[in-house]
Amino acid sequence: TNNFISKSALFRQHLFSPETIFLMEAHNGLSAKIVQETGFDGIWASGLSISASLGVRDSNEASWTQVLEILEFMSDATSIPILVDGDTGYGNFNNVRRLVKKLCQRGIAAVCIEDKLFPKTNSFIGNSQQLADIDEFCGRIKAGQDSKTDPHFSIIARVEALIAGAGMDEALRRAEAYHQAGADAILIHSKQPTAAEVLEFARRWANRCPLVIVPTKYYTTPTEVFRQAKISMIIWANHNLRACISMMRQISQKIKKEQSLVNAEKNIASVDDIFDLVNDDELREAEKLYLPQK
Ligand code: SPV
Ligand code: MG
Repeated sequence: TNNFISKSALFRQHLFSPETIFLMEAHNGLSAKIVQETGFDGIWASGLSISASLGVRDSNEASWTQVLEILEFMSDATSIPILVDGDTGYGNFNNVRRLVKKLCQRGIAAVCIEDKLFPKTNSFIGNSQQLADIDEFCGRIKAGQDSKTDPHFSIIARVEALIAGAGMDEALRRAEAYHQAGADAILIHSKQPTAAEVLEFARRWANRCPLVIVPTKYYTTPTEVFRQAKISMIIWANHNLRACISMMRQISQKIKKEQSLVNAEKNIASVDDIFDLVNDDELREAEKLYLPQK
């Protein structure tokens, strides 16, 4: 009856459009709202950022249902698509089935799962990244696809071969297997300070399906280079969390030192800004409608 398009369908439009799309990290309802009001096309629900914001490590210390609770707040707070960092899928194919089902129920547009083992290790930590068996990981992808209750929900397979030092041929071999297993897109991850290996991968991949990248370590590469390489999505993966850390430290230190709020006040959001962000006006209107009026 109207031209309503679901978040998951919109995400697929973005994924398969010839344009390069940007996803910005969020880690709770508030940061998700800020990403949306800034005008981003979608949200990256970062595992690293959600874990850190809970004060724990990016090693599956927060349970998957604890993460799911956060995702529900993020989804309720926004109308743009959310791509969830599903880590390794929290176990084997069976855990992925249940994860996908619950993400569909929460209005999540897509999930990304990486070809490593539970409990995962962040890709930028150390050099002992254990890759999953290819066939076993393909089973996780297939099981995820078979269990989605939203037909537009997308599953992105994240290739960690370059992170693990397994080489370009292995990365391509894995990406091809995951593509054949039904992945909607490939996230090729790299921790190099330049984009060389990601660009070589993109060249050899030759658009078999959309590519997603996370240029956290090769951040100096101009975005135009990624556009020309026909990268479908770029994830700015942890920058809202890092901004929070810097600002919270600054303001805590200032208030601690000065024992006064005078100089802090001008550098931070107003209390009214908080009310606006959570749409307090709507509650005032609803009260007129539903509370007994004197
Ligand atoms: C995340 O944001 O949690 C990611 C990206 O998975 S990275 O930390 O680069 O592995
Ligand atoms: Mg992660």
